[in-house]
Order: sequence, then structure tokens, then C-alpha cells
Amino acid sequence: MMTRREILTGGAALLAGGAVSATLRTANAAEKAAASTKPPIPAPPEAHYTPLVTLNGGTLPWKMENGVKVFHLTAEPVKREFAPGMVVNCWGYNGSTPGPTIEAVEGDRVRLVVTNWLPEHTTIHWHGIFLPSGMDGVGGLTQPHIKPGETYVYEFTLRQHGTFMYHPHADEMLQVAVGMMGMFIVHPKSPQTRRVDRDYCFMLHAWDVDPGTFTPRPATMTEFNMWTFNSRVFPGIDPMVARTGERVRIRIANMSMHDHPIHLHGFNFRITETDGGQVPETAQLPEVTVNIPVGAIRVLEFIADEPGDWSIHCHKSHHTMNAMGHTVPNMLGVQHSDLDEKIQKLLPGYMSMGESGMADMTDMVEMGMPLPANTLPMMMGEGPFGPLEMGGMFTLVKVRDDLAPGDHRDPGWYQNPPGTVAWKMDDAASEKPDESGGHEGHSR
Ligand SMILES: [Cu+2]
Repeated sequence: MMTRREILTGGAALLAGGAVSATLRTANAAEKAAASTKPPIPAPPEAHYTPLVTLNGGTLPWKMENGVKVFHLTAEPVKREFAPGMVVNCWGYNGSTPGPTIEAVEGDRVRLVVTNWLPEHTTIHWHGIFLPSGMDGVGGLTQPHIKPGETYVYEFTLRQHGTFMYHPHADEMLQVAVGMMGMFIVHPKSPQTRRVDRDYCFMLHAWDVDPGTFTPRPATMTEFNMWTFNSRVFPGIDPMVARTGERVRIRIANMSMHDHPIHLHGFNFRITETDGGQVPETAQLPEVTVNIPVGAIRVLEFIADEPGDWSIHCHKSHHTMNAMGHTVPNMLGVQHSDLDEKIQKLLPGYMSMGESGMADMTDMVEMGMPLPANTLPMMMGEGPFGPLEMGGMFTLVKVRDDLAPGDHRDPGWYQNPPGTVAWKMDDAASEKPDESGGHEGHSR
């Protein structure tokens, strides 16, 4: 047994010992630092730029070899889950479509080692990047094709900064149709140049996957049925999150065969970059929708100064749907629900649809309307107030007051301050609820 005094003094000794060793460590570190003639350890790359967030994807790792940043890309067949319930046979890079995002810094010497594990030859074209002609990746024109099993090396110095892409320039019609694409971001040399708090990127694509099948049809030219951000459809697409007041950049590249007018709710933005370079400030129009042409990139920036859950989507409304028949007869206003019982005698499970609109699609799926294998409902997503009736090219920008810098996790649904949600007017309560606190709104 220790006495109370022993415990106290022993504790004091322990405390003192702790203080001494801490002092020693500090002294040793200071001595070492003073004695060292080596240059300070360079800051991690994160200090040079805001690390990019690729929706439902990631950044390609690299290794420094004698002053050259070395990246490895493997072209190969991949399986991509568009959203839970649908997995598609695609081609891509390093196990995903799009391939991982390449991130480098202006002035870097980069070496891109490309191995082909596809069943046919390929190449990689570095879309928008200034480089020697022989590095441009056009099969047959600037280099021999990379045959299955072969590895080719591309090497060049990055002379510009901006937002670019990579994709095959060999059997391009098929290879791009089944998902071969990726983004290539070159950050400015100076960390102060065009710095933002959040930096997001994704690629637009369109696919034709017949209901009940697993492999996209490469021959389709216009009638696609799946519309994706980074080969995912809503509700399988990551949200983009920001803290209130942060500067947000979203880089969007279009490798599909259609233009997509991308619309952001809640904010106006400026187009600060294309794949051709930076737009001078005086030429940056305020917009809430930007058309992303085929084979092009638009970069939009805004201050996320209003908290909430804000939609961002393609404004072609058929592009925010999953697989749907475009040749169905028009049933709007055709009274046929009273025939259900008679038809069900011939066709068990028959349900009439479309008489008063298409919103009942969601109910039909919930009631167990059978869908073909590997096929998602046309409209999906459940929000805090009901079904979202969306699919395809749709996700959310979630702005919150209390996010830590660099925290990109989904914060859940927005909790609207009292009195700031549209309310139902009825006989019992025809006035705005919570009138007392309702007009205060959210303090900004
Ligand atoms: Cu679209």
C-alpha cells in the first residue's frame, strides 16, 4: 500500500519526469534542426493546391524517379456499378471508368506508362495538353497502336495549367462508348493562383444498355438510355459538399455524343476555364446553366454562400431519367384505369399508367412492378419530403455552416430553419406556420 503522501510525490515525480523528457525532446529536435545542413522537407503536394475530389473516383498515384513524375495506366475491361442494382460491362483504366484522375503541377516532367490489357489495340490521346506531336497519341498518325499485352511510354513537360482529359484515339467510337476516358488536371505553379476551397471534377457520358442486359451498345448514335456523371446515375452519385462561404470549383468534361446544359440551383457561377485555358475575369459571364459541348470542358466557380441541399443536373429532362422507352404511346388524358380489372383477367398484374402523368412510375416500382434484370427504375431517389423522381445526370451540392475544411463526407439532409420551407395552405391553417420566428430566416 502506498500512503497518500507517496502517491502525491510519486505522481509529482512522474509529472516532473514527463516535463523533463519533453524538454529534452524539444532541445534535441532544436539541436538536430540547427545542426542539419539538409534543406527542409518539402511540404506535401496538398500544400501546393487544393486536392481534387473526383466524384465516385480517385486520383492516380505517382512516383518520383530522377525528377520525373511517373504514372501507370492500365487499359482493361472493368465492371462499373451505375447505382446499386445495375452493374455494366465497360472498358476503362486501372479498374474503373472513368479512369483515375491524373493530377500534376505546371512545369512537371511527366512519364505516363500505358499497358494494354484490352482484347484489341488502343492508344491514349492527351486532350488539350501542349506536347510534342509524337506524344499526341493518335494511333497510326503519331505512333503505332499499342497492341494487347504491350506497354508504351509517353513523356513530356507540362507547359500550361488547366483542366484536360485523356481517352483512346484508336477504335475511338467503340472504346469511348464503353467508358474509356479520364481527366488530367494540371495545377498552377504558384499555389496562390486561382486557389479555391473545394475542387470537384466529373465526366459526362451516355450509354445504351438495353433493359435486361449488361453490355452497352457501341453502335448507338442518338437514342441512349443511361446518362451518367463519372459512370454513375442518381442516386448513386456522390454529393459535392462545401462549408458556407467557401469558394467552390466544379470541372465538367463531356465525352458523350450529346451536349448537356448543366444547371446549378441556388447560386450563379462564372465559367473560369475551358479545356482551352483560363477565361479572363472580364469575359466571365454570370450563369446558372452552362452547356457543355461534346468533347469539351467547362469549369465553373461560385461562392457557396447559402446553406442548403442544392440540385445540380442536366437540364434536358430526359437526361435525369434512367432507362425509359421513348416510343411509348401517349396515355396522358386517356381514361383507361377503369379497364384494369378486365385486362387483368387476360394479363395478370396489369397496371394502367400515364393517364394523369408519369409520377406514378415511382409508386408502381414500390408496389412491386417487375423490372428486367440489371435494370434501374426510370425515376429514383427518396428525399426528406418524398420521392425525388430523378435518375441519370443529377446530384446535389450540399452547403453547411459547420463543415470542417476538407471534410467531403455526405452531411445528410439539410435541416431547414423554421419558417423557411414552402408550406401547404389549407382551411385549418391558411397562415404561415411559426410566424413568430419565421421571418428571421437563416443568419448569414
Ligand atoms: Cu444531358
